[in-house]
Parts: sequence; C-alpha cells; structure tokens
Amino acid sequence: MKFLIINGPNINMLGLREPGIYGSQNYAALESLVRETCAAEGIEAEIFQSNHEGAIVDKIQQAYGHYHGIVINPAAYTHTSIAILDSLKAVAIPAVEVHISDVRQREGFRQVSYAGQACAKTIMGQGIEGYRLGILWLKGYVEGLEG
Ligand code: CA2
Repeated sequence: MKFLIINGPNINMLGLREPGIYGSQNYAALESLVRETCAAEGIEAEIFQSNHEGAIVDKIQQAYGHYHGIVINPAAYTHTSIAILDSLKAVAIPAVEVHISDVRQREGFRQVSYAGQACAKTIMGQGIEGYRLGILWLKGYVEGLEG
C-alpha cells in the first residue's frame, strides 16, 4: 500500500511559534512520526510539503494511479482552496484530512473546509498524533474498499 502525505503552507515552521495551538514538536518530528507509523504498518510513504497552492494541486494530480491513499493537511488552503478540493475529487484517491489544532474552536474564517468535502474522514485537535491516527484509519478504509 502506498500513501502520499501532503502538508500545506507553514507546516514546515511547526514548533517555532504558537506552541499553545500547534504543540512544540517541529516538522522533522512530524516527518519521523509519519515514517515510523507507515513503516510499522507496511505502508510505503511519500511526504510532501509546499507553501504553494498550485504545487499541491500538481502533486495531487500526479498521485493518480500511483497511490492508494492521501493524508492531507492543506493548512490555510483548507479554508480557501476550491482548486485543492477539485483536484482531490478529480483523482478520487481515498483521502483523510488532518488538522493539528482543533479548528472548530478557533476563528470563524477557519470554520469552512473545502478539501474536507473530498475526504472520507477528518481528524483534528490531536496534535501531530493526528497524522498517525489518520494513517491507521485510512489503511483500514482502503483495505475495506479492496475487500
Ligand atoms: O491545525 C492545523 O493543522 C491547521 O491546518 C494549521 C494551519 C492553519 O492555517 C489551519 O487553519 C489549521 C497553520 C499551519 C502552521 O502555521 C504555523 C503558525 C505559526 C507557527 C508555526 C506554524
């Protein structure tokens, strides 16, 4: 099984500021958690981070036919990007949305998720542990689809 893990803008800055919202672990720790989780589950993983909406759309398009699942934290693009939503719908690869913080408890502008509308599940407010939960859930979901 092959998963693509996508992180949007500023996720690479984790741990530098706002530990009360995003925790104190940095992006390298997030990458390690994803790699270790996938290795333990026998999942081949590619981790991708970009600050650019079009680069994320390109990456989702290129995933078509190559990945069984996508774990995506589109970061701020969650709340603005119909392009990322459309690309997830276009490739129709099973996807899980992850947010480190609990966006439901935050500002009004974070209350909409476009990408989430193309995802089978959303995990939020669990810190970077949410990526592990998302990977495990998606593995079970994909296995269920394959029968
Ligand atoms: O909670 C999440 O995972 C978010 O996707 C993180 C985004 C935010 O725009 C979303 O509303 C929720 C922000 C990414 C990280 O931003 C930083 C801000 C300050 C210091 C370090 C990273």
